[in-house]
Amino acid sequence: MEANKIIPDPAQVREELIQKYPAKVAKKRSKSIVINDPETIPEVQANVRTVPGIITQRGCCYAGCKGVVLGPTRDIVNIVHGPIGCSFYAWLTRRNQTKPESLMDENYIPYCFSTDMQEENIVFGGEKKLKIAIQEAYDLFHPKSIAIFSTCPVGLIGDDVHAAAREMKEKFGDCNVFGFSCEGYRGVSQSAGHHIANNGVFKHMVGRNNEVKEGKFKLNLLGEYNIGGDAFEIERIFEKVGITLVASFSGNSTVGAIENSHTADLNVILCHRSINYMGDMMETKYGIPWMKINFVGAESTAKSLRKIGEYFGDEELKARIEAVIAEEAPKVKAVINEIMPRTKGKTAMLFVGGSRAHHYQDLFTELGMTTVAAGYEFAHRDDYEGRDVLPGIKVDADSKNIEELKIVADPELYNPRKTEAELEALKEKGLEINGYEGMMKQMTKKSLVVDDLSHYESEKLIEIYKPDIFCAGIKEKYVVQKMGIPLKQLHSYDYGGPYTGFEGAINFYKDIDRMVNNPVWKLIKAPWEKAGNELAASYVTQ
Ligand code: CFM
Repeated sequence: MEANKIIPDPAQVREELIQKYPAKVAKKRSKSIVINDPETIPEVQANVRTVPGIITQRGCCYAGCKGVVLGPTRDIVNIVHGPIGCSFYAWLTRRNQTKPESLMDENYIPYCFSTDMQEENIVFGGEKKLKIAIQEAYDLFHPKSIAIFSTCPVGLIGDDVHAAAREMKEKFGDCNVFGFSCEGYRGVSQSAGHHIANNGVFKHMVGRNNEVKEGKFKLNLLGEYNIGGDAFEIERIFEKVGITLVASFSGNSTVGAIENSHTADLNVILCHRSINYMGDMMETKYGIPWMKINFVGAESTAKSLRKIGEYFGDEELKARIEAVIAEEAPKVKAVINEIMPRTKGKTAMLFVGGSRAHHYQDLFTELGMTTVAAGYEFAHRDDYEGRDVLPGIKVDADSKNIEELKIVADPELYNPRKTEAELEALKEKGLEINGYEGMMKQMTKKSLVVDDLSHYESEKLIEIYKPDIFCAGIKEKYVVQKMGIPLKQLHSYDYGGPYTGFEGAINFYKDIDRMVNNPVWKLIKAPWEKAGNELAASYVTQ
């Protein structure tokens, strides 16, 4: 684990990764494994079906809809229509935190609501049971909103969750009930579920409360889910600089805030993958521009705050932002100075979701570490290559499955927050409005980019590169650690966090220092260190 190790030739690595695959699989996988060049970004195959049996890191559509986008809003009752397992495994597993204003405030996140479908419901239909469940939830809690999530069997037997929702909404009169056709099999990954969730939240929630709240600089934070308290740190910074957060989609959020979100003057997007649809739809209907920001990494946080200051164009706000950066940055720098001698030159690999494999590279860069290989589980080409490639992306049968809402400007509420000329002027100042460069632009030349990494490929990558740290999730954690490489969970943060903003960066540096410099890894013999054992991913025998 010495610093400044030699990085292997990526072309050779690529060959080795696909060598053992059958010809057809090798052909398909080779399009998803590319050698990066930030100047002329190569095309990467993404958002296509996983090769069966290859052991993917991906999750399902229902996970993306219920777990990711809707799950973190605390005062919605989220009823899962399906067998109990779908609920059990979606219950509190994402570490999205929330802070009700008082103990009397609604918070349904700790609960697990399920229709617990049985064989009888599969054979004779489950709508009756669903309506009973909705009624029960209403009688017990009188929530503002109830959302229903369809699991695979619901789609197969054809229960109409939308009709059930409409009927119950009408019956109650004071509770917004709506459903999602987010069956696990829709789309190729949880990414489909994000899109379906965006559509539903936009149709059924956004725009229901027109009250314009106080605040000079009002924005929504999109694609921040408060894992490990990330949103709390961003809220702290916003408050310090005088930015009013109207709604967060959806970390530490409430139904009321989302219903009011169209009154904000800017949308900033952290996780582009899960919520870029919402940014576009809100712009078309209400005239709110969106901007990609990143609050992961101290430098990125400072840069993002400056972008927001530039957008609002207010000198006082800009001055406050500078003052806050000047106050927070030295604390961050002090920790970097202390830790950097122990982390500089070390290498990292990140294979996570649809945005963190990009954002967390900033934190490693701040520690003097290099990301030698990275990839997303379920992102699309634009998350890798930048949004410029959007018009060229082929729409396949799987993406056609997901509804594209036809949005038009609202006859009363459409109000362009900036004129065309103002937007142009901002762009000239270097402010990227409605744009996202993607991960590859930021990665070094000859780093390896792999989409939907398979289990075999991850073992191979570790054998070849022997990185100092591997970032992924719980499914990979112990397999990787048994190979003598520490694994940082970038989904749940291994019980740590927050990692956003200035304080989050400090937390991250310290956690990474503890992991990459822990002597315990030297005590573990990795497979390639055992005498006489030919180096090979453990389960490939030929
Ligand atoms: Fe966005 Fe996320 Fe991610 Fe994601 Fe996720 Fe997540 Fe993730 Mo796990 S919304 S794409 S579907 S940043 S749950 S909070 S960590 S895979 S990289």
